[in-house]
Amino acid sequence: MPIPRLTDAETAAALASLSGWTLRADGLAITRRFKFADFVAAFGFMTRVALEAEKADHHPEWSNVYNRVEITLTTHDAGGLSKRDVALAGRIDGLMDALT
Ligand code: H2B
Repeated sequence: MPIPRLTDAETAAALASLSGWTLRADGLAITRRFKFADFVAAFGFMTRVALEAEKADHHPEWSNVYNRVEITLTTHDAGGLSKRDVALAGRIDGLMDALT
């Protein structure tokens, strides 16, 4: 079943409800950068995010360099942003809040 893409208004509301996420230049994804004390902390966070992503059956595009993690969320089945990205971003924010 196709997943609807967010409207511009829904995207703006979603960004306002999240912490630190920005819209990618093409408007089809949101990204957030995270910094940790060291690699173990960064990878521990990624492990938590991976478990959330698997539970939601919605998976991030991401990269890790030592203590930094950059996460991009987009919905492949929608060809852009959907409520699934907003939901996962919110859970990632919650994980980050719990660690700080
Ligand atoms: N993750 C993301 N980011 N977008 C998707 O469209 C997507 C996904 N689809 N994870 C899911 C898996 C789909 O391929 C499976 C079959 O449910």
